[in-house]
Amino acid sequence: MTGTPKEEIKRIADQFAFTGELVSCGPCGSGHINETYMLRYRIGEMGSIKVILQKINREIFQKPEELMENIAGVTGHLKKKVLQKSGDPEREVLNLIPTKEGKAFLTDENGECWRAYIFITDAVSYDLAEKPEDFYESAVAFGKFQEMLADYPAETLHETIKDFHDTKKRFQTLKNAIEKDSCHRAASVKEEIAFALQHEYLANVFGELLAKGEVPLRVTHNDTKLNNVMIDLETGKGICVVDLDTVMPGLAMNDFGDSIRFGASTALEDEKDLSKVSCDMELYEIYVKGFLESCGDKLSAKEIEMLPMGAKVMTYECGIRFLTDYLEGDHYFKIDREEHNLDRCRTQFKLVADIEQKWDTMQTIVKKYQK
Ligand code: ADP
Ligand code: GN1
Ligand code: MG
Repeated sequence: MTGTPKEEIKRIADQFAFTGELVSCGPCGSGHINETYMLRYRIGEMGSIKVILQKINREIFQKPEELMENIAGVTGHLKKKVLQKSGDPEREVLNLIPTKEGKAFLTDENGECWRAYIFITDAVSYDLAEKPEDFYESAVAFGKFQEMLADYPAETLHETIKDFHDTKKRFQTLKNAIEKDSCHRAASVKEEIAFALQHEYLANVFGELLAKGEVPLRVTHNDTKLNNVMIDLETGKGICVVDLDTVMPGLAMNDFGDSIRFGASTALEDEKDLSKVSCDMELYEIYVKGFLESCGDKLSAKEIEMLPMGAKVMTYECGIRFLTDYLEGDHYFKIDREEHNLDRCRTQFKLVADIEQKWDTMQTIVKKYQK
């Protein structure tokens, strides 16, 4: 197992309010940020329960108290909404498990922060949609998520990552990284740098709309990857949105767009063979349908009109973030191989170019589902 040794995980887990005897523990999921483990406990002769233990990435989340305050607040609100609809708050919302001392998270002797959640059983998250229905269900889940948080007091949320989707600032950070070239990698990625610079206009579109008051800030998820939704294995429904670290005021178009860049792609985010990478219009249409069905009446005409732009901007932004991380020596996203961030950047730029080709179709599809 990579990351934290098993013995250490057991020692950490012992300090949470779990009952039973730990029988197994292993890494879970393919997130790029936190360390996530699934632990199984035996209770009595027959029963067992599974829990998630997560080491919060302290390089990225510098104020864990604030982060956890956001999560406690948001999950509390979501639970009320789910109960109003007679849903199951244990399966449809993330449930934090406190430490034995009753705290929301644990700080170990190395200053690392850990939290635990009830494991959502009989559900799966995908890095690539197995069938269009999965992607549709993820759209409904993210749409409902936004809808349920529409009346959440946004001013109580802490900004867990400053300027997270400020694409203009992301662009400036890329330019600084190119100039500094601390790892002497810039010369080997001239083509990618040229693509990023040629598309600078994408870094400014939403900042300008916001400044002019043409689109509102809402409470959004901000990391709407397909693998941040749990799909129920029996019903195929998107039951629970996970990864709430970046729930903050943001733009509806960005939540829509981030889902498209990841889930409407015909290949994995780190596919090396770029001929396999494109933005699938069938998947795109299905997502538009699901997202607008579940939260469309909460969105303004301008926001809906800008959804395709959300896909282009988020894909571009993610591409420049991967490129920046590659130039800076891979300190942000977890990598499994030397050029992992570069491969990821290339898929994103390939998708941006493909979205440009399919631009008219993407706008027509949104108009078709706009009420
Ligand atoms: P990261 O920020 O690193 O992406 P996530 O919070 O998204 O971390 O967790 C990584 C993966 O772990 C998710 O994509 C999901 O597959 C799985 N996961 C997270 N929370 C739960 C949970 N409560 N129950 C089941 N699986 C979970
Ligand atoms: C990260 O945490 P995860 O793997 O769900 C990142 C997103 C990126 C994504 C790219 C907090 O998401 O912003 O879009 O990788 N999360 C954070 O795959 O930076
Ligand atoms: Mg995640």
